[in-house]
Amino acid sequence: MLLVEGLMVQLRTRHGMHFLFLFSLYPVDGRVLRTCPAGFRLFQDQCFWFSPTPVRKNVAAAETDCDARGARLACVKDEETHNFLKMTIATTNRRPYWIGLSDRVVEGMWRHSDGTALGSFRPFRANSNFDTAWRDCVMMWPGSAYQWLYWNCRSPRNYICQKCGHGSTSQVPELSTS
Ligand SMILES: [Ca+2]
Repeated sequence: MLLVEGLMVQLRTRHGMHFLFLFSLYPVDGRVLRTCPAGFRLFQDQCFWFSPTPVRKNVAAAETDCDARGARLACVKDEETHNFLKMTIATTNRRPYWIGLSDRVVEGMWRHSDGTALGSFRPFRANSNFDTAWRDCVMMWPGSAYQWLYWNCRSPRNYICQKCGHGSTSQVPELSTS
């Protein structure tokens, strides 16, 4: 939906009275987002917040913090987004960062933080061992060029939040944090 903001201008010319309608269009539903709140970084109309180097939390605490920022842990569903996150980390602190992907609810059933199922984009690092039930959460791992490492959700790490409400209307499901 576009909101039309206009201004009616009255012009008097030698041909009589004319009216000119000056207007601008801008989106009001958030599908096109041009700016981010302070502290967030903009990429492809999405806003991302990277926890500063000393701010490391387990996944449950990171989710609480993202929620307080009106966000959720970042959904990484395509290579472009992955590369943006990767380049941002690689040019700042090069720390491991939690993203919003886990199989906490049902072992082996991966869900993004917006509730959608894991798609074909899944750059897990080579030789990942998916057999262990204690590993339920995913971080971008600097030791393997920021490919995904799945690990214990209780491990305190840096984390990436993504602003909610832009580009998606899906609901965030309640996830257990056992
Ligand atoms: Ca698991």
